[in-house]
Amino acid sequence: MKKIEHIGIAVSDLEAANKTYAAVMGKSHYKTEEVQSEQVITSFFEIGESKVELLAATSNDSALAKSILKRGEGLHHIAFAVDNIEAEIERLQSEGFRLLNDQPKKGADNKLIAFMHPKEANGVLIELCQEIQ
Ligand code: CMX
Repeated sequence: MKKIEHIGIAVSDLEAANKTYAAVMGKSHYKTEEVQSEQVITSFFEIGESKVELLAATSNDSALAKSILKRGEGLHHIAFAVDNIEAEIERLQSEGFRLLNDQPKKGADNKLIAFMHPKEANGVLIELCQEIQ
């Protein structure tokens, strides 16, 4: 694992949250992107070498909508940047961790992503992400 690529924050109203985080961080988000496969709309703020990703659900059936319903808004996941996501999935599985994805899938921001169940890491949903070249 190379660095924290981003921190994902679940929000109910993306437009309102964009304004809040612009005020907190002293700069605007630099992009908005919908990820249909995850049923989310996201916006990204740069912070040093990392990012803050705000996530709002686009469907009530999405994992994110269910998470907000159960847990409310707030910290949703921490994403670690990796060079070789398939090798990291295999390594974690061989260590006995339960991955939510056996194979990487396309996520926001030109990344291949895979998740590890929050129960595997002390209540934190971990995302692996690899830049698509
Ligand atoms: N962080 C920490 N814990 C979480 C969580 C989160 N984001 N989301 C759910 N949980 C907890 C629940 O509170 C619950 O805990 P308790 O059993 O103590 O009540 C437990 O995980 C539920 O686990 P589950 O019954 O196996 O599964 P759920 O149906 O609640 O789904 C999860 C949880 C993580 C498997 C599901 O949200 C998932 O598959 N997430 C990965 C995909 C995703 O989150 N996509 C949206 C973001 C996409 C992006 O970043 O682009």
